[in-house]
Amino acid sequence: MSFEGRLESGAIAALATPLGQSALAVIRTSGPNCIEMVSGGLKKPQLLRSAAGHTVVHSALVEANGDLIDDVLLAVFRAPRSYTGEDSVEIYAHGSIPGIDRIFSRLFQLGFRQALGGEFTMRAFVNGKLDLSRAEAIQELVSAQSREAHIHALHRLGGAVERRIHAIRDSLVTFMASVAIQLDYDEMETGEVRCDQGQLDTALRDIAELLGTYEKGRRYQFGARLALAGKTNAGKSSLFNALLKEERAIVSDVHGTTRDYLEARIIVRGVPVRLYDTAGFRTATDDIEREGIKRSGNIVEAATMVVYLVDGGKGPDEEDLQRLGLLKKEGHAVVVAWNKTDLEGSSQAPDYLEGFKVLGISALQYRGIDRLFEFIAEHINAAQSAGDESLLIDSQRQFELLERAHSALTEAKASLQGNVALDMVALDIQDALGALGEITGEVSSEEILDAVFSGFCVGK
Ligand SMILES: Nc1nc2c(ncn2[C@@H]2O[C@H](COP(=O)(O)OP(=O)(O)OP(=O)(O)O)[C@@H](O)[C@H]2O)c(=O)[nH]1
Ligand SMILES: [Mg+2]
Repeated sequence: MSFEGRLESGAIAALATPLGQSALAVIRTSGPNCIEMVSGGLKKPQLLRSAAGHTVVHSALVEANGDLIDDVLLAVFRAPRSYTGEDSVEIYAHGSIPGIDRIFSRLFQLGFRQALGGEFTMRAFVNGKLDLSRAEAIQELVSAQSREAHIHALHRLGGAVERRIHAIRDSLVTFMASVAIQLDYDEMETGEVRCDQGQLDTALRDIAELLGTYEKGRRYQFGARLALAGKTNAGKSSLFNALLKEERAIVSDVHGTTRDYLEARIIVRGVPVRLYDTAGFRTATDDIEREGIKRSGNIVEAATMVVYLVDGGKGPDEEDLQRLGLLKKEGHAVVVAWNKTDLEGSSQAPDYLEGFKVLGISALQYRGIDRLFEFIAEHINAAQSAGDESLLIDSQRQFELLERAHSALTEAKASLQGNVALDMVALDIQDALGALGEITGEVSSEEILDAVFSGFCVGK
């Protein structure tokens, strides 16, 4: 849905809770005339009309002919003290699907229209209740997949990104002022450029620091991908089951048991992880297996980390070493699991293989699994303590804007050192300031807002 609809005024309504059978359903309404409009559907309209903001009213919601629709509670918010900054009423109804249907029909009769995705938050932004980074944090908060993602999103919702961006912008504005003075000065007499670069360096460092948090932020939000790889019969499916503590994958001594990859979700120290069991590497015997091996290759390719299983009873062969060498060359994070250490003839696991750490395990007897798990946890960067309130960004939009600001400032710095005309430096700084302004929404266009709010679901 495009931005245009979202910018229309008028009274809007949307279900804020999931549609389904539940104890309560919350319907959010907002608009300049919203309180009067909802009152029109109540048995005792005067109650709502005269209610003060931040109070709750109890009434029957009725059809135009007086028939009862539901017995509801109504929370009243008067402008500007509401989420959207407009008059707003939240209706707490019984969570019945036909009941919710009837309430919406009635609200539409009363002049409301269905809100578009993100429309409430969009109005909050337009009315100055929150900046764009906080608006994004709302979406990040409700879609958080782990405790850490939730904590970090809350931190951003509290304005952490906004404050950091403002601090960077302040350094730049100070620097810009010194450039402007120098520009005036240069008109009178030419000479060497003299601007204090300290502020510029601080801004560059702070932006680089924020950029560096993106990958971690993303990982907390969307999770890491952990792929189990190795030759057929190495014990991938057995390890998959051991990590899940459940007999999910079929295990057998037939080579090529797993023909397609399997996926499951686990949480590793607060980070949601998608765990993949893959089809073992070997020369495929038919088209289906060939396709399975190909898909598994793609999974390994995209993984945050690979656990490469070696059958410790046999030790690694030439093919294993080749595959590990390739993973190394491509820069993958890999840990080698030397499996089947319970077997009598199992050879001793070396410390390293092709430069990768080797850990001895027995998937069958659940030995060494906890140590492997710890190793994985450290590597997918989950070592961070749960209560850490440091700022992480996880919006791609913010990341790209920070990159733009960083490269503009890098240009500016190079120009300063190369004694390029100061007005070029000023242009680069303006560009960086523009990018930073887009993060908070101080500089915005319909296109920007559309990109931010189109990702929201209805009711937010
Ligand atoms: N002794 C012993 N046997 C194991 C261990 N792990 C797996 N196995 C056995 O090795 C055989 C192959 O195990 P799977 O887990 O199916 O191996 P896979 O790597 O998934 O094999 P494919 O799906 O064919 O690629 C089975 O008979 C398992 O019981 C282990 O730690 N010790
Ligand atoms: Mg298998």
